[in-house]
Amino acid sequence: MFETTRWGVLKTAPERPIGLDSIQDQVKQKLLRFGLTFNIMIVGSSGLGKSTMMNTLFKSKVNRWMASDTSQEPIIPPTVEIKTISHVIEEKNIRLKLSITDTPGFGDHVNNVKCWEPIIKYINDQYQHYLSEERRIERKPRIPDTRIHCVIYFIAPTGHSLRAIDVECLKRLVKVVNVIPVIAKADSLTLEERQAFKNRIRNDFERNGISKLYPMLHKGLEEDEFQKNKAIKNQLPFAVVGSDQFMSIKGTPVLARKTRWGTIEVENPSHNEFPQFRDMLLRTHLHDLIDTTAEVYYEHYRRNQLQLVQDGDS
Ligand SMILES: Nc1nc2c(ncn2[C@@H]2O[C@H](COP(=O)(O)OP(=O)(O)OP(=O)(O)O)[C@@H](O)[C@H]2O)c(=O)[nH]1
Ligand SMILES: [Mg+2]
Repeated sequence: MFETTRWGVLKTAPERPIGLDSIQDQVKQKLLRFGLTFNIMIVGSSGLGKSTMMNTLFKSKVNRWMASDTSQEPIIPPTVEIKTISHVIEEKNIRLKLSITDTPGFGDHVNNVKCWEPIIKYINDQYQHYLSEERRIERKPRIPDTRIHCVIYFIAPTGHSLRAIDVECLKRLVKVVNVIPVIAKADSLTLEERQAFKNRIRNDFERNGISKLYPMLHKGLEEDEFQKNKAIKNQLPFAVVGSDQFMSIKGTPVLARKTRWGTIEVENPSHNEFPQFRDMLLRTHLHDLIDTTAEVYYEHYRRNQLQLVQDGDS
């Protein structure tokens, strides 16, 4: 495009680019230098396969070369305390430090009142830790990030509706963190049951005001992002199957579960929705989950804390 001025004919953008595309390279350089930190937490009732899912996520990404020696696999004991395991994944020179925090299942006790409290406390403690670091006079150039970027919430495959304990827990979690719900042990449902259960759960979310599940549909999104997120929302909760055992399928070791009716391959999209779920979590929405944590949930926490301090001073 040309523009005639007092000084002659001037070329205007985009013919005279200023090289904005180099920003992409700069961002990549920064990623190469510092790497990314991504923290996931797995929450839900006891015995739904949370610890297995932690191993599934790691094994499907980290140590595939462990191949099919499954005979030595120990049986996973019930989780009794909040515990974090980290691995560094390296792909095309970009380092991702993936941490997964496993939590004890709740709902075992006669009295389940406030069973979500240790989980909410853990999430807030990480925000507090970050805030304290940020407020130091001598700050670290890069504050170690232990903030939880996403909670994977496990729902029992009852086929009925959302349990009261899940409603109570989810209502509180969505106020402080990104939450992605999944239906656990989806191999126990037929395809029709799975779809009917999903519809029922989505109705339960709506009826109970649990609308802030991830991904959010807000006005700041581009049209195509909005449509993609809408499609994901319509697929929630992902119906997943977990396994930390490799089995040989046509000579290739794959994560799978053997049932009486055959072998369910964890990473086969026609067998369950783990592949779509993992794709969203670790590929298409990873950065957005990190940004949303910083810009929405941590920001909310930070503001409240600083307000409390200010109110205390006045
Ligand atoms: N059918 C089926 N069983 C599963 C699946 N995932 C895990 N399991 C089994 O469920 C049992 C409990 O698994 P865990 O991973 O220990 O469950 P958890 O939720 O961590 O249990 P707690 O720590 O006690 O809350 C184990 O026998 C697993 O092999 C699944 O997707 N389908
Ligand atoms: Mg466990």
